[in-house]
Amino acid sequence: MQIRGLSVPVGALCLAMLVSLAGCGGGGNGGPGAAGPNPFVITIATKNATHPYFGQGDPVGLVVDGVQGGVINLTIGETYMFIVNTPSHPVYFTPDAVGGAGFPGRITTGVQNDQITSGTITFTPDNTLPAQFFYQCGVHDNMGWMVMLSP
Ligand SMILES: [Cu+2]
Repeated sequence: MQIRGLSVPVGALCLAMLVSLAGCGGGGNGGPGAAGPNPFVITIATKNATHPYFGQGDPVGLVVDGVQGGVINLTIGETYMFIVNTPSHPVYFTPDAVGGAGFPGRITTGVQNDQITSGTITFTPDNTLPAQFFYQCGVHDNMGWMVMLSP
């Protein structure tokens, strides 16, 4: 691979990206990289008008990599990490557009360590999942937003 006149092995480049950007997209063995950043960082903030659920459900919303209610783009078969720091708002995945009390519709396929407010969720979505679903809080309504899953 040629970069600025330097010949760099792809593996070394990937390692460098891990250090500088914290992301190789999980696309090991020369496969395609992830559609989005990896890991994702999920935090909370009082909703403003940029959140898709502003004025609906809980006044606090989930924030993805600094974007209120940001869309999470994933690719089937890739492994993703979600670094969660959402005190009092346990994060999970669901086809339910609202989420809220009792973790309705909780997706468990390929998911490890969800329902947390601090720590890391690991998720390897497979082709049994819908093309669109949601990340939400399992206590309050309408805190998260959409996950788009690509083949
Ligand atoms: Cu919540």
